[in-house]
Parts: sequence; structure tokens; C-alpha cells
Amino acid sequence: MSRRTQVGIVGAGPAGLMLSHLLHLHGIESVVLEARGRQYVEERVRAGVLEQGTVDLLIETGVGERMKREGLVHHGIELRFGGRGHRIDLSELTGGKAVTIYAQHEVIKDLIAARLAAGGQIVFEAEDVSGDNFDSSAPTIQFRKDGTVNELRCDFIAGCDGFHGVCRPTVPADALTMYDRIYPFAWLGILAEARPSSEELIYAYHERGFALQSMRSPSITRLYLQCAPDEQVETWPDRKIWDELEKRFATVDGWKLNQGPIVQKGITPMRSFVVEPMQFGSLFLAGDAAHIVPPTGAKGLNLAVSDVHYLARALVEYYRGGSMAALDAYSSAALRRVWASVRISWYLTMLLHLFPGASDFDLRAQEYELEYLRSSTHAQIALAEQYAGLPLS
Ligand code: FAS
Ligand code: PHB
Repeated sequence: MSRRTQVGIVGAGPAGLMLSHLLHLHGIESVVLEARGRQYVEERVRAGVLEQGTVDLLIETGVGERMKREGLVHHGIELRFGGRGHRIDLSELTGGKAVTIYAQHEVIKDLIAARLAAGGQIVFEAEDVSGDNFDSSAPTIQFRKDGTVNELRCDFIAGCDGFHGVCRPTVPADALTMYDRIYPFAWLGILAEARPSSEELIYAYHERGFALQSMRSPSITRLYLQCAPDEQVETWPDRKIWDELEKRFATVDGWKLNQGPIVQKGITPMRSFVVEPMQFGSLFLAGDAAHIVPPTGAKGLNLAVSDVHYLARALVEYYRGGSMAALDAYSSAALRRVWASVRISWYLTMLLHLFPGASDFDLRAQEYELEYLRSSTHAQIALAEQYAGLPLS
């Protein structure tokens, strides 16, 4: 079966769904092809921090109501080292910006509901998605649904299928430059039915390794700790996790970590990856399909949204006036913000993690970088403006 649309979108993650939504608001048709089922993508535990720019865009485009009701607005974060906490007042240092804690899968639910309510086309469980002649002005996507082979003829294709998707690998290797850094550790993340132990996020640097206290609601805590890259969840029974977190968050004044039943565990590898350019003919890459950041800066989801903010704007300009100018400039526009986020995510990862084999010199330099951040307002302003999110220009 063959059908036509203006923009074929592969992947129903934050990038693909937000793009389809933004295009719809400008009367541009799209079809989203997603390999997994609706329930799976609506329950997949991932990010949880929304930058100011992402929050504003969700509200401006009419999909921010539930986030406004249920999201937790944070005006600061805590850096914890040497047994003491040091608050970074994001709002004070940025003239009022804040971040919002609202789980990625809740954003996904809101976007899917909005798309379907507006008659949007999302094909879940689309199998064997493969693209053809992406470098032509009439690209096509083949996929199988319920045993039937389908062809989608498009003007443009948005590769929003994540790091392990099919779109980026279709681009000839010599047309792309890849920048890659794999970190010698991973994050063990848990969800626990426990009241968060602090109002705001705590990023802890400790001689036993990094730890992060985040949350999902007033009764659900999200916690992470640095572990070896090849560790298996099975080697981390609940007791061992709580004992290790207690040690890494310990303060001189006996701060207590609330504990409770652990309802989800997962290990996330740590990598920085960027591919340039983010365009090949009629194929435009967005989100994790084009770049990966370690979650230390909480940028993954936000970058996916900022990429499609630029891509949607360029597509609107094309369909309004026929000009390819903004589409040709998409890659460089998106990459400017991508590298800014890659850099702050790399900086926070270097600052807050214990590197196996670190020399005494490295450790001392790291401690004084933390000390400089604690004592310098200028350093705090630089961190705060990047953490809260640079403007979505
Ligand atoms: P996504 O990966 O979200 O979406 C891509 C979609 O494409 C998926 O639904 C996938 O099923 C679909 N797809 C893939 N191949 C396909 C094919 N062949 N055909 C059709 N569909 C296909 N960021 C944080 O800030 N904090 C975190 O704690 C955090 N945790 C993370 C944990 C994990 C395990 C991962 C992988 C990422 C995490 N991130 C986190 C980063 C995360 O938020 C990503 O940056 C964000 O999901 C990127 O969104 P998309 O680019 O839309 O890609
Ligand atoms: C999360 O809440 O999942 C989270 C928060 C901050 C990060 C990474 C993950 O830096």
C-alpha cells in the first residue's frame, strides 16, 4: 500500500512527536512511524528535567497544561562535596529562569494525546522501517504494519529514531563526521517509592563516585549512582544500593536519605557523541539520532526539542515561501546549540565523577574546580545559565 505525506517522521520520542505537533500547528502534514507500541513509549523511564526554553515551548504550543499542574518548578540545584551542600540559585543567577521536573514519558503521553486528538497519524509497531533515496527530492520510507508492506512517499524525512535507529546509518559514512567520547563509567538509576529527601536536585561528588538525587513527584524519588560501565543490575541488590547512596550523600551534619521500595532499576552508559552535518539530502536528523550527551547536564530531552524547534521553523519557511534557505541552515543552527549542551554535559561529567586511575594531580584540580564554583559568582552564573538552558533563539 502506498501513501503520501509532506514530512515522514521516524520515531515517536520527544523529537519526532514534538516535530509532528509543531508542523501540525502550521498546517503541515506528517506521519510518525514508531517501532514500539504506544504503551511502551508512554511508560519508558528516561529524562526528567525540562529547561526553561522547553517549558515555554510546550506551553506556547498548547501541550503544557498538565506539566504546569503536575511539574515541579525548581529555582536551584545543590552541589554536594566534602560532606557539605552548596546551593546554586539558578533563578537568582539567571534573572529568573528555572527548570521543571516532569518525566519525559509524561511529555510523551501529552504529545501523543494532542496528536491523536488533532487527527494526527502515528503508526505504532511499524516494523522493518527503511528509507530510500533520501538524497533525492522524492524520498520514500518502507515499513510493514500488520503484515502489510507499506510505502510512504514524502517531501522530507525527519530521522528522530534515536541513537540506535535506522536513519543515520543510511547516510554514506563519507558524508558524515562523527565526534565520540565514551566515559569509563555508567549510571545505575532507580525509581523508589520514597518522599524526595530534598526540595531540589542534589549532584554529589564523592571519593566513592558520583551520586544524584532527583525526583518524579512528592512521593517518587529518582536516584542515580556512578558504577563501572560493565556492571549488571543483578549485582546491585536494594540494600547495597541504599548503603552506597547513604555513603555518597553523607554530610557533616548527618543528612538523611529517605528510603522506600525500589520499583525500577536500570544502567545507562555514558557517552558524548555528535554527527555532522545533521542533514543529508532530504533527510534531517534530530535528537539522539544525531547526538548523545551524558545525562549529567540533563540535556538529552531538551536538545531533542530544540533541534525540532529549528527544523519545524525551517520547514514552515519552505512550505510558506518555497525557500530552502532555512532548511540548508538547519544543521549549523542546531549544532550551535548541540555543542553548547555537549560542552556543559561534558564539563559536569568531568567535574562530578571519579575517573578510574585519576592521578593525585587530577583529583586536586577537580576539588579546586569545585571550590572555585562554590566561591565564584561568575562561575556560578556560567553554570546556571547553561543548566537552566540557553535561549531557544
Ligand atoms: P528517543 O530515543 O527518545 O526516541 C526515538 C524513538 O524512535 C523511540 O521511540 C524508538 O522506539 C524509535 N525507533 C528507533 N528505531 C526505530 C525504527 N527502526 N523504526 C521506527 N522507530 C524507531 N536524559 C536525561 O536528561 N536524563 C535521563 O535520566 C536520561 N535517561 C536516559 C536513559 C536512557 C536509557 C536513554 C537511552 C536516554 C536517556 N536520556 C536521559 C536521554 C533521553 O532523554 C534522550 O535524549 C531523548 O529520549 C532523545 O529523544 P529522541 O531523539 O526523540 O530519541
Ligand atoms: C532525572 O531526573 O532523571 C535526571 C535529573 C538530572 C539529571 C539527569 C537525570 O542530570
